[in-house]
Amino acid sequence: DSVEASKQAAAKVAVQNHYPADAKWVGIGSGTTIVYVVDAIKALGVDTSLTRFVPTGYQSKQLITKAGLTAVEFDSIPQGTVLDIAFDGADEVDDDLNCIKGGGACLFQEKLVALQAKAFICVADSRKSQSRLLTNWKYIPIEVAPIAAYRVLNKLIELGSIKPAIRLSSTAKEGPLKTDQGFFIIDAPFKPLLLPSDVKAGKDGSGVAGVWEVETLARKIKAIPGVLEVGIFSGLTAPQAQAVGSIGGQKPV
Ligand code: DER
Repeated sequence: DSVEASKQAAAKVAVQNHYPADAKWVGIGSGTTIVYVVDAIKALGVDTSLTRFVPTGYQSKQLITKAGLTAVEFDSIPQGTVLDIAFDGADEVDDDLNCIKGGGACLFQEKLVALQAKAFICVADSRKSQSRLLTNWKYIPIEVAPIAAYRVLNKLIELGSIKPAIRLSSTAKEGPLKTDQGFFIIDAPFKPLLLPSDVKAGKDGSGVAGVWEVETLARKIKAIPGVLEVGIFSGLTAPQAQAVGSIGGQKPV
């Protein structure tokens, strides 16, 4: 279908334009789009026998192994190694290539891997491409220590989040979802996030409660005691690394 075609198109372009043929260390993200990235890497036909692929969680590791590639967990990477490149999906991407991530509850490991790479390539179908974050995807996933979860919820409400909630596991009977780190995920809805350029232009909705500039809000949430990581990735994707995935001339991503 056209969404899958858009994911595949974005993955092909991203890999063909950015995968370094001599790559030794490659970060591999989580979700469904990343499956097409791995397919595209295999289709390149380059020798990957000496390449190490760093997963961002259990599903990512399974994907790497199933593709016959060598997975090395993040905490087993030799000290000081910088990844040549990291590919990952996103839940939404704005005009500055900031991303909302964490729909798949792997945001902490995803950020560790992304920050360890020379270049972070976000691969997403055209639905994800919005002018401002939290336009179509309505909430920020936040990884928190269970013991502090309610305190964080209250702080998020003070920051203007509307009905933030602890994410339940897929089978609700088990209660809250637990991440690979054994933490909870809070999904915190906020009003669309402004870019620095909006604030400069005075379009900062100042005085409107709960309207934040993207990096300011990320910093404020990260500072709440009990927060391990915030699902806002900003300033991570080099502008030239923008992958294009479009179908029928829709807006490229
Ligand atoms: O959790 C994440 O940030 C993932 O990258 C994810 O949400 C993207 O998933 P998708 O490729 O299945 O849309």
